Amino acid sequence: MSKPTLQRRPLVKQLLDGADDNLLVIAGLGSPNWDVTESGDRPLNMPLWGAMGAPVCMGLGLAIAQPTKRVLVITGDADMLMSLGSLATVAAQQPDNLAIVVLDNEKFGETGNQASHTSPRNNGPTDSGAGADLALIAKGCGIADVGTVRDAAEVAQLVRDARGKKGPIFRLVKVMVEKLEFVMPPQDGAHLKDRFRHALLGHP
Ligand SMILES: Cc1ncc(C[n+]2csc(CCOP(=O)(O)OP(=O)(O)O)c2C)c(N)n1
Repeated sequence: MSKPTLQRRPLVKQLLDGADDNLLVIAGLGSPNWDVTESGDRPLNMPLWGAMGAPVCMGLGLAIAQPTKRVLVITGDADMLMSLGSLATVAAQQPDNLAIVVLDNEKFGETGNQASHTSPRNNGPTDSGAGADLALIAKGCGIADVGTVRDAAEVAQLVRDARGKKGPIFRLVKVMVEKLEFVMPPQDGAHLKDRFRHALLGHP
């Protein structure tokens, strides 16, 4: 398979374009957090600073608790690899308002671009992974609506699906490795939680 060519920042910007009070966003730690924040910090974003492996579990709980809202989880391949079982729980619960988008750069980007398990096998001495296919894993867990996005021509459909298609949906987006500026949201987790709850419920 050829190297990914999609750039993550403009793609995430498109995913979040025109986000209103109906859209609840959970961003995985590391690069997805910076991507989502560059698109515009907002109270109804819950960007994670730690809690690796938590975004899909959090998104599922939120989707069940807030059935009239759209919940969008945007996270990385290494984060997703830490909580594969959460995909089976999503399939068991079938939340129709949950979309999961995994930005797969085939690396642990935040910690120095070590190859993740989604890197191809035999990709060179320092870059080889297991060729793990997170879309196949999601499918195998029982999520029926699964897809992989590799080309710019597929992004508009990705955005429509992520924002509005009946869930649960899972999209694996193959993105290139890039060195990008950190764009950081507030760092206090309690503050992020309080402002999210306040924007959603009217009280912290
Ligand atoms: C439990 C735990 N283990 C390890 C880390 C260190 N860590 C922070 S970000 C990260 C890699 C994230 O990679 P990925 O989810 O693929 O996102 P990317 O930055 O590559 O887009 C790691 C290993 C952590 N924060 N928590």
